[in-house]
Amino acid sequence: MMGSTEIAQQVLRLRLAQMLINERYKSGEFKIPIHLAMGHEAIAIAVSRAMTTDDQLVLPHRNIHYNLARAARFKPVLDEFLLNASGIAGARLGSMNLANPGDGVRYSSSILGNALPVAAGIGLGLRVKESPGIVFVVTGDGAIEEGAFVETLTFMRTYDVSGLVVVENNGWSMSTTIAQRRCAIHLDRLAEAFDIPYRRVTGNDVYAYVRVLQEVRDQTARDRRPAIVEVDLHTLGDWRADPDGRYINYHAGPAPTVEMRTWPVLRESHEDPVYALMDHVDMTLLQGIADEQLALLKAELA
Ligand SMILES: Cc1ncc(C[n+]2csc(CCOP(=O)(O)OP(=O)(O)O)c2C)c(N)n1
Ligand SMILES: [Mg+2]
Repeated sequence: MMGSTEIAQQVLRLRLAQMLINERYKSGEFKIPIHLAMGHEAIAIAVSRAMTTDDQLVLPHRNIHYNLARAARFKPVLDEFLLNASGIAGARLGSMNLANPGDGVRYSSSILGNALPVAAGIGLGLRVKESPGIVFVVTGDGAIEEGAFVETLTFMRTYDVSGLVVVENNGWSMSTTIAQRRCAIHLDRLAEAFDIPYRRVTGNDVYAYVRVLQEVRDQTARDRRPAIVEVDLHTLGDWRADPDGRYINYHAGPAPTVEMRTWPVLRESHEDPVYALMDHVDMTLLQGIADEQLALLKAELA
């Protein structure tokens, strides 16, 4: 099936913007840690496209992909990371707390799990004001260990809050894998316990993700109850070996393996949302779009 090139364009822009940031990261330009999200592009584009102008988005420490997807321009986000006054939040929020209310990014937090109860409150506010909007909240698979995760679902379900909870399942929390640190948490069964919708998306098919997110968003708005979307993804860019010689995914920091070749694929597998675009859009066309997007991003910085 061929897909709209606009979606491919957005995924490529998001990847290329992060690659440009990564290059500057390696040259030591940032005074604050940046949590890159290469490999997370498909869900960020799907969430952003599913949002209506009334919807609100609440984010965790790794929020660059959603912030870049929502912001019309790249430079103000980069300037914020550089703590320049021209930054999108006037250099007051930096990376882990970056919000942009004008584009629907209401709040983000460096405190693990904190995005969830804040989203519950924002969602309650939307309900009380009879807004047609819903709240989207993103959490990592590590942060769902925080009690606030279950408390937020309880609160949202009890108070008829339309809240779409996106769980980014990358298999990591700092430098430990989820399998090393805790028991499995079967979110499908947790959703069943709360009698709320649950969807799991996998394989980085951004076109399919857009459809699922739109469906769940509308269901959440209509039914006035929370929903969980669990997304399997890979945070691409291994950056150091542990003493046993195994590789540990980066938590924050530049990704040294990233090299731009003919076009910005990091891994030739469906673990990479850019590679997965080839299922929908012709490779030559994709290369042209990537060149165009890179030129546009560079023009913003010139
Ligand atoms: C309350 C709190 N405890 C610990 C930390 C340190 N910390 C930052 S990110 C992180 C792991 C996050 O894992 P996950 O939620 O899966 O997000 P990912 O980095 O994998 O995207 C931890 C423990 C923190 N920021 N806040
Ligand atoms: Mg994680």
